[in-house]
Amino acid sequence: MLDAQDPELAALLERERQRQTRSLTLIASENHCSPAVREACSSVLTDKYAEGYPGRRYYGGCAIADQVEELAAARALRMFPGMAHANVQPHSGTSANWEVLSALAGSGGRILGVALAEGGHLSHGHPVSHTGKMFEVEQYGTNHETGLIDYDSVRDLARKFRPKVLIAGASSYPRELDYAVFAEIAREVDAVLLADIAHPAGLMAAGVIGSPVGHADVLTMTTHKTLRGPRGGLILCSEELRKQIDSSVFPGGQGGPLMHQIAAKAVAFAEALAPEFKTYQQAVKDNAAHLAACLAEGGMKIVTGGTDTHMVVVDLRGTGATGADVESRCFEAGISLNKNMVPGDPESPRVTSGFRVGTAAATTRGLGKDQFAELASIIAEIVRGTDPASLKARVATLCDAHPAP
Ligand code: DSN
Repeated sequence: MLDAQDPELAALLERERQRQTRSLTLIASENHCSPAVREACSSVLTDKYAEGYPGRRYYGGCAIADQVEELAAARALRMFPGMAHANVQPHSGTSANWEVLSALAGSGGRILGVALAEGGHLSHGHPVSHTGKMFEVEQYGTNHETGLIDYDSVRDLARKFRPKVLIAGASSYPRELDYAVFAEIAREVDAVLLADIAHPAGLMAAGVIGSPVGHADVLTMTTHKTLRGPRGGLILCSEELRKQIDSSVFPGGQGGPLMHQIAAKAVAFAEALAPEFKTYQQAVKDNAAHLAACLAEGGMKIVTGGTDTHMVVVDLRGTGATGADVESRCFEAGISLNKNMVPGDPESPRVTSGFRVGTAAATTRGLGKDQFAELASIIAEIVRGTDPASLKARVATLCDAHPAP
């Protein structure tokens, strides 16, 4: 119908489909969701207003929306047993963080999180984010020698700053976090512990890496990264925090929930509860470890020396290339990855001295260790200055053998 009614837009969608299938996504925050998830995203629920929560809506006709939202929430809790309450309404990870911080720190309240330049996220208190303007912020970082979080400095900062909310979570940190230590620090300073697991949520739901359940009071995440669902956010919390969190999401931070996205979240959560998801996540993790090892063999310096997750961060200092160079030259060859700050980076965020890759999307396409070794070899060639045009055919061979879903 779209082809006939709006050929201009339909052509753009077709071009994007072709772009996705003819190139390989190594952007660590992206994935390819299933056709069933996409079908739910484009369902009739996009037409339904359902402000409020199941059983307490402001408009009529919400009986089915209620069941959809309850199904999504129940499945979310089955993915993370031990958490008491799920709010499936956040439109994104940033919305989820804003809503949790507003509820638990309050206007002008103190928050402590990882700095963006050290691997954190804008919504953890960066000055350009509302979280940096509306809260009093202190930020911790990594040891610049090892790239690892320095828990002693987190403890020292927390003791001095006394945050209301301590945030454990990052966007470009390839290692597992020690949530037990974070919880100990939070308890000592009487802070709430928020674990932002946007990146590793899928690995955690599958149990291939440890999760913050049992340590954190609140979990926020996106549903579209390793979790492989539709674009959106999710909050899980303890029963004590339920009321504050729910009213901060609606009516505090959002209006009507995106019921079609919530339906698609329910589909994705059911997929994540199936045994095949564990096999997929184990492959994501194994492929990342192999990619890191192959990049290191190719002469790349790997931040923290490796990875425990789906993500690898490379420090380009000493190679003569910047993150921006490598990003644009990989794109010419047919690989999407992103430039990334590395610990102690002297370059600006638009240039950077590093790049970040992730294995979630390409593993969904069925790439295994041999194909990731080939990708590492192509990336190493690009860093050494080989003409990307001469590498396009090698990327195209991988794409043709592994179509996107
Ligand atoms: N943009 C996401 C990432 O790439 O990590 C975080 O929001």
